[in-house]
Amino acid sequence: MMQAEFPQESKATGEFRRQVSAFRRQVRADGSTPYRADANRYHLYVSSACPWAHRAILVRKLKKLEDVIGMTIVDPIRDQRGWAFTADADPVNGFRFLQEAYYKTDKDWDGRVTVPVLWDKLTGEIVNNESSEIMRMLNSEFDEFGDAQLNLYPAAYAKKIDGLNQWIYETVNNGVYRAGFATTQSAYEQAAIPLFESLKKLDQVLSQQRYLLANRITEADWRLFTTLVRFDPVYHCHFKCNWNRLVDFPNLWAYVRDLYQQPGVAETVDFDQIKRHYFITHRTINPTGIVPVGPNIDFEEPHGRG
Ligand SMILES: N[C@@H](CCC(=O)N[C@@H](CS)C(=O)NCC(=O)O)C(=O)O
Repeated sequence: MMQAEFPQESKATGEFRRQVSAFRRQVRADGSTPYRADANRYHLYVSSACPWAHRAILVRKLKKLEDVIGMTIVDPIRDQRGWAFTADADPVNGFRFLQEAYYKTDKDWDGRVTVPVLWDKLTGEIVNNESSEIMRMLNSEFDEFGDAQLNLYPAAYAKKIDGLNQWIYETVNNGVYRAGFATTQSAYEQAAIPLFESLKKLDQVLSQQRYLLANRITEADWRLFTTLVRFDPVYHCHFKCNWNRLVDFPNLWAYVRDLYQQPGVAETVDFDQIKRHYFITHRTINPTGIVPVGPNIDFEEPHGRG
């Protein structure tokens, strides 16, 4: 069988099985955990290329926490040593590789070093490396310091959002990776087919309403956005998600442009880093490291929704 991009996360059947995030400590505004929310106590290590890290970048921006939680962006291209800091030096710890943060937190760490990471400057360790939880903490625990008016996960909609997140995560957010990192035909098809079934369903839902929860943008939209914005530039070609392009779904394509054009969002999307990361880093999938020139599409085109 072909060598997998991440062998530790590849099953004998050729399926990609994503590792579970290890650090799950919680920041709380009320000090009910050892990690009390505070200005300048926490720092984010992210990649602009990564859809999971993009969730944290977005919520930090939308909640106006840029002066409250620092952020360092790792180099888009990594080798076998993992994420590194060269273009953007690490101002907090002077790390040269993100793996240093993991070893400082757990000296026996032997999993994959992933972004995003929420770092605690006070205790000198990783608080959390699970993007879905980092999103929630930034949304609700830092209201004393950021925009308390914006709530991306209102209690009244929590069940609905959780329900959407579950199937969208499995078939879309993680579905593109399960297709792209599959090393057998059947593992690939088991991911690619449900992915396009979900996109078709989402296109249908979004023909009736502007956002996933009618008229209000929530966490569920931003989680979907970070995958969809990468779809035609990367997943369609690199991960072989090519039954359709995103632009072939009229509602989904306009929906992504609508989200992209929300204030502050475009500046969180770095297509150059996104493309260079995937096409140059994953050499088992793209051995030449050539970065395609396309696609020639315009996220600034008027979306005509709402
Ligand atoms: N469950 C994690 C997944 C994060 C993840 O897998 N990030 C990828 C980047 S897209 C990563 O850091 N991969 C390590 C690598 O490419 O070396 C989360 O959602 O926070």
